[in-house]
Amino acid sequence: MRNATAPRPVTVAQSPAKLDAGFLEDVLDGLGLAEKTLPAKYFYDERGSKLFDEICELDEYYPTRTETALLADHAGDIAAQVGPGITLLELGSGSSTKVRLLLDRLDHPKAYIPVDISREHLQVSAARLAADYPGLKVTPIFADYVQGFPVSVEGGADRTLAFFPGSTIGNFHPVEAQSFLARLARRLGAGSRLLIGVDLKKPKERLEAAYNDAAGVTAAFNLNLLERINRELDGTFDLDGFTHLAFYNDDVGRIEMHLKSVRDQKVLVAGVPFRFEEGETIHTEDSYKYSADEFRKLAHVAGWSADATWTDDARLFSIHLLNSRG
Ligand code: AVI
Repeated sequence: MRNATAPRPVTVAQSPAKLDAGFLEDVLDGLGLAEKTLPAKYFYDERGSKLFDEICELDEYYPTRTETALLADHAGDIAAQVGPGITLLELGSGSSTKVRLLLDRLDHPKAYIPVDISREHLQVSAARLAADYPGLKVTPIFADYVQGFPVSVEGGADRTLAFFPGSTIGNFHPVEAQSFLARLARRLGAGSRLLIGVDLKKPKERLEAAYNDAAGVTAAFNLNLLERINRELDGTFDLDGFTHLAFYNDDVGRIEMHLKSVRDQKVLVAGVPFRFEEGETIHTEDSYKYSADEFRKLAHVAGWSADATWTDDARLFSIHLLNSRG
């Protein structure tokens, strides 16, 4: 199936909404709260995306390599369960390594529709994929898949497989995760499938190490958000005035990432002043962890029945194949 030819040009369809129109508004709103917060989706500018790619390669960050190994081991089984002529819809097309493992085993997949908020990344990876899989129709969509996206899937719901890897679902609050999955179940229709990667609960030490790597890449990824605000929103954050903080919050089952102010200070964003006390934090990300059972229950309430779950021997990560009840 693979064929290392030159990239084939692909047209990127764009969602009508301008994607980053809300950055300034979201930052001003978040920093104006009693418990300051910034939305994690703004991590992923060009440098943030590169830093995230580096995180995925770190020894301490087990999710990427564990999920990839699970897909490599079980792609044949997944392909057998979903059958021939599938349209594969990828939500947030990261590195294409994982999707290729599926495409290599699926029986005559009909189309591949990656949906992503990074237009450049989408264009480049879709073009490469189209070149490597000549029989496959590749139609990328530039959109924020959380907000919804225009997609018409030929072949009917039961020929549709959505793929949502990386445990990105963990970055949603469980209530939002449930409503997002419910919207997706209705949107794709009864009989459609969802293959989703979910990071498992495990001892705190292992989890905390994954978000506090020795090389400081996760710290740089977190701090890059302030650099981005300085650059794009005329911010005056002193990057030495904040430190990276990540810990597992056992009560709610999530890793929390924060940026902690090392002193009392005042920062301007687009001319608007914000005061920080020493030790005060900006909450920048949550990464919820689920047992396989907890996740299946959440998915069930959202309209998805579990067809299969795969986990590695060390029970670090899970992949679920779900079936929409519409
Ligand atoms: C994208 N997401 C699933 C990552 C996670 O593990 O929650 C983002 C991340 N943040 C710090 N390291 C990785």
